[in-house]
Amino acid sequence: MEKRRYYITTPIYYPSDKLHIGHTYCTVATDAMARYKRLTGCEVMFLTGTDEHGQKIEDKAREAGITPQEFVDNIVRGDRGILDLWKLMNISNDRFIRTTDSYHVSAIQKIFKKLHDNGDIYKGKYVGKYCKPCESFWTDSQLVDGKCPDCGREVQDAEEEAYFFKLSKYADKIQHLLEDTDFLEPRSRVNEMVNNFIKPGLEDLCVSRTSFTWGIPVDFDPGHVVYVWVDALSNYITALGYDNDQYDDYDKFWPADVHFVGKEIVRFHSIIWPAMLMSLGEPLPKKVFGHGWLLLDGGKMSKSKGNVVDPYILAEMFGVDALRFFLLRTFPFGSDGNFSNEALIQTINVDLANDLGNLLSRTVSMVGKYFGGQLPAGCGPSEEELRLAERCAQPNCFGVTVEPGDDACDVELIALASALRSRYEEQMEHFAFQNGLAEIFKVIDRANKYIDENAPWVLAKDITANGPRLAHVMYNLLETLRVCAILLTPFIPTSAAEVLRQIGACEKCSTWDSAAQWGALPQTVAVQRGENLFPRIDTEKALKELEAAAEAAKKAALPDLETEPQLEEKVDFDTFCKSDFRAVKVKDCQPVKKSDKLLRFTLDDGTGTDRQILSGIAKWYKPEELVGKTLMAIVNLPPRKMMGQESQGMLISAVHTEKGEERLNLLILDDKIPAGAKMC
Ligand code: ME8
Repeated sequence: MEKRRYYITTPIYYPSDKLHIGHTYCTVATDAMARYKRLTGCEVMFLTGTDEHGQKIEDKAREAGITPQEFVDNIVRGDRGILDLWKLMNISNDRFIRTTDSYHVSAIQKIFKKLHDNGDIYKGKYVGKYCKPCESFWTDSQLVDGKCPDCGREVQDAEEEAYFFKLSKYADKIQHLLEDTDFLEPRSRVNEMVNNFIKPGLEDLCVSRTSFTWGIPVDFDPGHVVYVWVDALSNYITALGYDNDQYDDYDKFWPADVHFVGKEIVRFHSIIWPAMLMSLGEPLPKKVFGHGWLLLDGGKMSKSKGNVVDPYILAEMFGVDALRFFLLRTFPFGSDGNFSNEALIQTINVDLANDLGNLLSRTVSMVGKYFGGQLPAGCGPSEEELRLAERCAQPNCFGVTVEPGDDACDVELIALASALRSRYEEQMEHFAFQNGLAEIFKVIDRANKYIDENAPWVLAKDITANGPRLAHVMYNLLETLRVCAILLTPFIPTSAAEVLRQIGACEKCSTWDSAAQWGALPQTVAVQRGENLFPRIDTEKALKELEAAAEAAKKAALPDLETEPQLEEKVDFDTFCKSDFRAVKVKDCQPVKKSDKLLRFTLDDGTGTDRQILSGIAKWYKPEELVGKTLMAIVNLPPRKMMGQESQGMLISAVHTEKGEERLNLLILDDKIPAGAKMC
């Protein structure tokens, strides 16, 4: 039978800066969904990539003194760049598109021409507002307090010859798509789009620029580059081979099942993108899901605000799976959530270390201790338990009412674990990752309680009498772990595989189908003790380490070397000549009492009378290393008192900043220069 197909995408990221935890959040969610769909038997196409054109990148490259291509290559492929990050985070994308890839570039030119040739793109003059950081055009009515409605920053006036896309023509169709279908989720975003953008009147969209060059040239009108969003949105089809020969999967995977996008770019995906596709005569994606933001101290993370969280630091400190898990367990996908290190550590300690980690280590070690690592045959489910499990595994089974009795807790655990897959599936199909995980952890909690209720250590005191019961209890725990581990695979792939390995689950009993089959684990399976999967974290120590790591990373990100900008204001020559610079020889140099900054110099300035200068350079020089040196001083400044002592001039030094720290070097002259020589 042919496999069901599933095409899922993340936004393609701007490589204008390194990515932060907010970007990682969306990619991890997409990865979990892609892995879930593969687990359920679909043939998945998971696409991610980078959106590399636009003025912001051109400006940044210029600042860095390199070409835009070099700039983006560095952030995409460089050390700890985007590709490295996705590898670290165990992202299982099937394809990675860069909008500078040549096949994409030529496909965009063809797409632009098609839109033009079918009359949906025309030439006009753009007058409006432009938000440079967001690369977005706005009309006056869309601004909020005169600022960009997305990021709240200043916008610029913009006027230039430009091509326009007839977005207005598609207003009714888009409104119908949004209001009358489930194209856009969560539903709350529909009102936002319709009320803010469609009802006030959808205006035609400016889709080319002439004021910068880092973009895809409009091939039939040199000087114009394609608006970065037209270029970016089309990635979802060019990456499948639309209008190019690089790939050949368009018919197989388009239309996409879902585009995951952050809430601020829902507008582009739910209005502009469908209109472009309608104009091209191509099918629309089945769904756009606008997820919420990870906030830091209540605000959106962004490099320019300096409040970003580095996923590398977190993953290296707590482990990739723990970080992936935290992101999807803690925040409802459709809403905003506040990131904090404390919440991260707490989630790891409670869910992973205490609940899952403990259940695994207690179960495996008890099977080891009481049964030498292998349960006896006959410890599996009874006929009655199998009937119960089968009934509960049906979709929408919400458990059974348990009659009190000896094995009431068996029935409850088996019912809950058998119903888990269908409950989990219901949540996952709606991208409710947090709820899907909550279902799993209900079962894990129940299993931990089951251990306490059955007190295996008491049963083990009389193994002859209680052996079969003890073995059955252990089997039920292994089965619960198996079902949970299978369903955790999309979230914590490495750790879930390790749980399955430790409980001895074979390939056949690690599948999606087997997650709904209570009793699939062979009864005499051999468990394998392994490392503690999620060690408990010492919160206080970890918080301190995180602070230190963030500080070090901040420092490392500072420019290597910075000098002060040159003064614009001009000095006339005569004024300059009034400054008397002289060579001076250091006869003596002493620290100044009660000052950790000042050194007191006794200098030969060639006049025959010693000159005293105080200089705040103790941080950089030891007094004794300067004695005998020839320095440069300005000698006609009015004397001034410092720490009660007179300073008759100023020593000249060079100042710059290195990795955020101020550095100072005295101007040390050649010894051949006599004291008193005038500098001119
Ligand atoms: O928007 N929390 O790229 P981008 C959650 N190139 N998600 C966040 C976030 C946060 N704090 N910060 C950013 C672009 N994101 C375009 C996309 S698609 C054809 C072109 C999400 O690198 C953001 O919402 O600025 C967006 O979905 C994604 O990261 C990429 O952002």
